[in-house]
Amino acid sequence: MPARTEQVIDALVVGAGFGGIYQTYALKRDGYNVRCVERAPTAGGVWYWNRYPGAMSDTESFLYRYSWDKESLQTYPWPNRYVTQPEILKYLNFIVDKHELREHMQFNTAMETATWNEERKVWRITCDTGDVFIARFLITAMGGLSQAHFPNIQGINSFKGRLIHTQEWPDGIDLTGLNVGVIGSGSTGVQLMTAIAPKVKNLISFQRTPQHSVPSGQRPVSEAERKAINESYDEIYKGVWNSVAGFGVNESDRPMSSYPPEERRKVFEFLWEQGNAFRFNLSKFNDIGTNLETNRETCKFINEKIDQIVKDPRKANALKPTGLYNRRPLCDSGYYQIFNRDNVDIINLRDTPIDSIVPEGIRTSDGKIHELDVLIFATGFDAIEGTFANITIQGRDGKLMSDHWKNGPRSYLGVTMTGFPNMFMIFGPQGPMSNGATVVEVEGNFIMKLIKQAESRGIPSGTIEALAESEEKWREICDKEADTSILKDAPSSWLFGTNVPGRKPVVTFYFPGLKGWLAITKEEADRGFPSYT
Ligand code: NA7
Repeated sequence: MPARTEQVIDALVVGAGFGGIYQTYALKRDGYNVRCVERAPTAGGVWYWNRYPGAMSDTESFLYRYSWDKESLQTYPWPNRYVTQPEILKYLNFIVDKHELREHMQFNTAMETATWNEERKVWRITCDTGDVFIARFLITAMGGLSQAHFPNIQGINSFKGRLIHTQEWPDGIDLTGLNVGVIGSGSTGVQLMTAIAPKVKNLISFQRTPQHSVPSGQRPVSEAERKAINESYDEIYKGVWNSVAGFGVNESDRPMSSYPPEERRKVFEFLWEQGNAFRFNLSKFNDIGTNLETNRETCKFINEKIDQIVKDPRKANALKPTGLYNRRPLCDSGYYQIFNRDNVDIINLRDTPIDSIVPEGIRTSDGKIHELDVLIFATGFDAIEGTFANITIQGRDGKLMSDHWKNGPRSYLGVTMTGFPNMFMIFGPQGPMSNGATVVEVEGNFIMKLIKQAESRGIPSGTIEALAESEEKWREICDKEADTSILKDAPSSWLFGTNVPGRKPVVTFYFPGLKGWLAITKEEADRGFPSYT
C-alpha cells in the first residue's frame, strides 16, 4: 500500500451511518475541519449492509429520522407506518447531499489503527487505503451491530450451495424456486422468512430458540395523519426525550395488576390489533419487563395467538417459546402465518440439533439430511466488541483498547473511555437503551459539548477524558439498573454479550434509557464536567 501524506484535520468521524452522518454535520456546522471515512461505497451504515428481503425498521417512520433537519421532518415522504431498508438508505443519502456532507466523506475506506500522541495531543489514524489522518478528535460511529456473527458449525465449508449472511446480502440474488434454509429467528430471521416464503420453492427454518413476536401493523399513512404528526413534532420530540425508550410511545405508569383480570385480555387484544412491539411492551403495562407474573401473562397471550394462527400443531408447538418474553421485542408482517404454507417448515433444533452442514444441506441429529440450494445465516452480530475487533486503538501511555475491554466493553456514559483522550463513541457500550435514531443525536450533541469543553482548556492542546472512577461507577450503575430487568435472564442476547461464544457477558446498555441519560449528561455539563479530567 503506497503511503499517503498525512492529512491534518480537526476531527475524524469513522462510519457514515445514522450516527456518523449527524456527527459530520454537527462538526461541519460548528466550523470544524471534519473528515468522515466509511468502509462501504456510500453512506447508510447498517442500512447499506443489511439489505436482505424484508429489511425494515421497527421504529415507526415518523421517528426513524433526524429531528434536527426540521424541513425534511416536515416534507420528506414516508408513505407507510414503517420505512423499509431501501427507503432508509435513500433518506440518509438525501440528507448527506442536502447538507453537502459528501465532500467531507471518503468511502471504501476502513480505519485500521488509531494512536494517541500525548506530546502533540492528536490522534494518528491509518486506513486500509494508506490514508493517514492527524486529528485532534476521533469519533467512532461504526454502529453497535456491524460485525456479522457467523457461527462455526461443523462442516460449514463443505456446503455445495450458496451460503449467505443476512448482513452481507449479495446483489441480484434471486431465491425464486429454490430450496432455502434459514438459521436464526431474531428480528432479522423473522423479517427475512416472512418476505421470502411466497417466492421460494421450500423454506425451512432451523430454529434454536423461538421468540415472541407481535404484529407490526405495517400500513399506509394517510395525508391527514401525516399532517397531524407534522403539526405536533415539537410536542412529539419533547415526549421522546422525556421517555425511557424513545419510540414515541406514551409509556404507561400502570402495572398489570392495576387492571382487573377481565380487562387485561381486552387490553392485550387492543395492543395486538394496534401493532408495534414497543407499543405492545410499553404503552399499557409498565412491568412486562420487570414483573414475572406480568411477563408470564404476556407470554400466555402471545402463545395463544400462535396456536390460533398456526394450523399445524407440530409447527405451532415449535414456534411457541417456553421461556419468558425477555429478548429484544420483535414485530412482524405475518410471520406466524407463513407456517400455514405447504412450502414452509420448521425444524425445532431443541429436539433435533444441527449435527453438521453437509454438501447437500443440513444434517440434524436424527440423521436426516435437509437438502438446500441456499443456506442463510440470520445469526446476528458480534455486537459492540465485534465492531472494534479488527481495529487497533492505542490510547494514552500506549494503552490498547482491547486491554481496556479485557473484561468486556466499558465506557463512561456510552461515549468516552478512561485512557482515551479526545476519543468519543457513538453507540459505545452502556449508552442509553433507546431508539437508535434518537440515541445518535443525543450522543452526538453531548460529544459536541465535550469537544468544546476540551477546547476551553486550550486550542489545539485541550483534552478531555473520563476519570477512572467515573467509568467504574458508571459500570456499577448500569449493572444495578439492569438487575431489575427480566431481560438479563434471556438465554442468549447481544444486549448482554451472551450471543457469541467466547465473549465476556456484560451489560451493554444503560436501562433507564433516554430520560435518565439526558438528565445525567445535562447535570454533567451544567456542573462543568466534574467526571472528566
Ligand atoms: P439476533 O437477535 O442476535 O438473533 C440471532 C438468531 O440466530 C437467534 O435466533 C439465535 O438463536 C440464532 N443463532 C445464532 N447462532 C446460532 C447457532 N449456532 N445455531 C442456531 N441458531 C443460532 O440477531 P438479529 O440479526 O435477528 O437481530 C439483531 C438486531 O438487529 C435486533 O436486535 C435489532 O436491533 C436489529 P438463539 O436465540 O441464540 O438460540
